[in-house]
Amino acid sequence: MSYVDDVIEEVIRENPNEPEFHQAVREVLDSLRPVIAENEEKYRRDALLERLVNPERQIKFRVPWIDDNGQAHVNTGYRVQFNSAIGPYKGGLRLHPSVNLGIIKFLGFEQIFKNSLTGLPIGGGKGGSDFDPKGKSDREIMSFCQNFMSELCKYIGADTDVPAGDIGVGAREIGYMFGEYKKIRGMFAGVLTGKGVPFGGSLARTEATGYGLLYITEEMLKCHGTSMEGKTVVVSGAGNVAIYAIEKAQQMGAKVVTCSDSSGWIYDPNGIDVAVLKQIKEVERKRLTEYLKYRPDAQYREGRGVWQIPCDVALPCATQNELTLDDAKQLVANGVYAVAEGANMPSTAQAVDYFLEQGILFLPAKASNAGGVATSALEMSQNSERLHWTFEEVDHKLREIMVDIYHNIDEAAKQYGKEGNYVDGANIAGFLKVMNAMNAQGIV
Ligand code: NDP
Ligand code: 2IT
Repeated sequence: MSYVDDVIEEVIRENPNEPEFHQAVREVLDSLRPVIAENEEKYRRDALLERLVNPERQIKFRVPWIDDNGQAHVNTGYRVQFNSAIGPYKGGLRLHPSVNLGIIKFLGFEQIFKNSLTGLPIGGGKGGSDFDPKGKSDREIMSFCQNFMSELCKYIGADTDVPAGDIGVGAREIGYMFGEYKKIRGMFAGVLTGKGVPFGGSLARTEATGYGLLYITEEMLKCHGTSMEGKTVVVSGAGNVAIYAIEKAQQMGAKVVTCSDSSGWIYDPNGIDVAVLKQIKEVERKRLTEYLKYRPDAQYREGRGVWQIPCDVALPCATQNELTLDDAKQLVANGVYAVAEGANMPSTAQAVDYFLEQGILFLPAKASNAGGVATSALEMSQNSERLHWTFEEVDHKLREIMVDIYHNIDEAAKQYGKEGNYVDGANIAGFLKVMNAMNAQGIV
């Protein structure tokens, strides 16, 4: 068997019950076959791929916290420090009841290549907890965040590991965690990104993932002779990534007709009102059903279903494996032209294969949602030089980074005979830099 096949088999054998991690590893290693084939014996001798698929360190800890009735609870916290070849571990923290070690490992593994694609010096990591923030009071969220950080603080630092937000973690949670870190360590350090602007946060970090998704999508469309202007867009999710993807798509002249949360979805044929969405999700922290109070002509349906709405561009921005093969077939039958992933691994492997077979322009998450972590790295730079850049400066750099990512993945795909396959292009381009760094640093 080839070296790649040996390692895929070993990952499945040694990490049972982690299907999302298997999925992420299989996709990346499949793309890397032509790169590995160039020097297979050396890489096998150096155990290069074994070192790539095994996290440098994984931390699992108990998080006790007390609810408003005085009842104590215990959740599990995780931080997976996956790869530090090109910089300190960097990646978000997810708070969602579905979190387990396999989910954090898939996210941490993806983060290695995404962070490499940004061109900035950041390694890959991810963390989180199975804590469910839904329905919790502000005080309960604070209690959880403080207890989570009182343990996590032993393992992170501005030059070692810099967490940020992800599902269930936004500015409020980062603020509570930052406060606890500062109190315990007695240090005002850039140890988290996505901080509030008054205490070291970067302007445009809130918008960065969604805006970045549209900057790279626009560049891809431009290189294919078209643009977002006048396009009909279907978005899933109604969180940080979805909201700012909708906002930027509209600024580019597109019409976004859907959004969703885990209870149901909105179809607003006149275009989603992003100010209303912000009010419901960022201010009131309520469910999408509220949208109809402001926009009575829109429709709300329970469950999932955004992918059945005809569109030119589809932007999945909620969670992993939310877009299945059946959804992909429906989108293609309805004439979709481009799909760009805002969430991490939102399309199943079968859906991705179908899009590629059908010649749909498809941007994989590790390229298309890299704007968030790229801007986190810009926040780290600002913290290091103790300066603050303007919104325009950060936004301009973000746009340049996303345009560069598009051209890098396009070039890598061409170089390895896979023109137009941005999945292979992103995996290869992200890997090459990490591989060169790992090779230069010896077997560590
Ligand atoms: P948020 O918590 O702000 O929003 C998540 C949205 O997705 C909510 O609308 C949520 O609905 C929905 N959602 C979450 N889980 C599920 C589920 N199991 N089924 C259906 N809907 C679900 O998170 P973000 O917007 O930050 O993250 C969205 C995606 O983007 C994730 O995959 C994340 O990893 C990725 N990402 C985030 C970045 C960032 O900077 N924040 C950067 C790069 C990627 P509900 O509220 O009902 O749960
Ligand atoms: O998936 C991701 O890239 C993020 N959640 C953002 C990570 C970060 O460090 O900003």
